[in-house]
Amino acid sequence: MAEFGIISEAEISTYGSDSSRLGGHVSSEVPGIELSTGSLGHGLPYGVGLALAAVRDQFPSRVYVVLSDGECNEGTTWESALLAAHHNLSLLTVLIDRNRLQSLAGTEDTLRLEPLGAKWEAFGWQVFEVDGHDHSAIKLAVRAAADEGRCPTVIICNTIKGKGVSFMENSVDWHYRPPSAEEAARAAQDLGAG
Ligand SMILES: Cc1ncc(C[n+]2csc(CCOP(=O)(O)OP(=O)(O)O)c2C)c(N)n1
Ligand SMILES: [Mg+2]
Repeated sequence: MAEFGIISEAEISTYGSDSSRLGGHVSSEVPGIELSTGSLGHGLPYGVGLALAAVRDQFPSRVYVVLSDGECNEGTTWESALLAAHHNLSLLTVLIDRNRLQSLAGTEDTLRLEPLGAKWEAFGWQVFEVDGHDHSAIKLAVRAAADEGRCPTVIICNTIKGKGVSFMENSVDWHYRPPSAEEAARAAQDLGAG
């Protein structure tokens, strides 16, 4: 957002401090942010609303919603999934970050989601499953979703949380904890950016 000139570079360093507009949950008080989220289960209801409005107004757009697997615990997500299928919202594509973690625990230990693809299919969605670290596979699935003219599409992207950073991969420690300067340098090195 700073690169787009929406907020200043200086504001970035206020992140997470008292009275900063940049908190852990995204707020529409920040210019350029249209919807406040962070309370799980709000993303898909917003997306379905936008898609319904686009159909009603014959607005030639597509709507993309990125969900986490933790959000698939929420009733509002499934209610919206029903609504999207009922209205044949083929202009709507959902991408799920399927990292099998939900902050401090595994998704399957907390509230079992599997078989996740079969659930979406039963709700009337076209389902693709891809390696979420393979950008070409995601691109292909996104293109195929745009060709589907009858129903919404969900792309389940299998991912590894902290991928590429040796001491972060699949670790629940990093949901809330920011890295120290030394850890950030090591992470950048692991990613070939150090
Ligand atoms: C409605 C709601 N309930 C509980 C929380 C607290 N909470 C924050 S993150 C999280 C788990 C989220 O799962 P996911 O997004 O899959 O996390 P990750 O993959 O990053 O571990 C929960 C329950 C919340 N933000 N909103
Ligand atoms: Mg997750």
